[in-house]
Amino acid sequence: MGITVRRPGDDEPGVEMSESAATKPLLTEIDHVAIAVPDLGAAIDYYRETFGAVVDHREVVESDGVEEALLKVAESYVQLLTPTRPDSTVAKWLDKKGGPGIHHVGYRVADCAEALESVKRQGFRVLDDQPRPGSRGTTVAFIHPKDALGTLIELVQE
Ligand code: V0V
Ligand code: CO
Repeated sequence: MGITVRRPGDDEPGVEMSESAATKPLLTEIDHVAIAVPDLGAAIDYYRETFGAVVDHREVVESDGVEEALLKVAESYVQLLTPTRPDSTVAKWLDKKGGPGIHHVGYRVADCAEALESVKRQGFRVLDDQPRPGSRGTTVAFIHPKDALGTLIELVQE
């Protein structure tokens, strides 16, 4: 028996549902787009002056060596990110790139452990073997950019 994939607009009920990611979307919303910057204050000023965006939350995440400012856009965030120490992966990224830019995309998932297991089961490299604390009380796990179309992906459970 093959797997039945329901397409948008299909009226017929899915005859067979599998547990694969193909029939059960794991990503529910975009949680944040992270932009790495060398100067957090200047980046906040830019978003405020240009778009009227205001800071919703600020936090230092010591484990990642970053300080963030979250700007709310509808139900998602822009995460302005700056390194707090020279050995931070974000400091290395900024050095290599030579300036600010999109560092990663955070996708909301209902269950981070389940989503992470699904990614691992499919053989893709992950950077967190287990879900761990993110900012603002979230639970997160990162997927390696080399196994994710060149984009560092963060799975975020609120
Ligand atoms: C590195 N590469 C990237 C990348 N960083 N590609 C796309 N997006 C990125 N952000 C590429 C890089 O160009 C190399 O490709 C290759 O991956 C290996 O990179 P590397 O320079 O040797 O750097 P690594 O391996 O030391 O570190 C890269 C990884 C690291 C992705 C492994 O950044 C990591 O573990 N990230 C997860 C944690 C994190 O990003 N924390 C900060 C945000 P070529 O040149 O070899 O082709 S914390 C956060 O967002 C929180 C807490 C939150 O939202 O709640
Ligand atoms: Co993030």
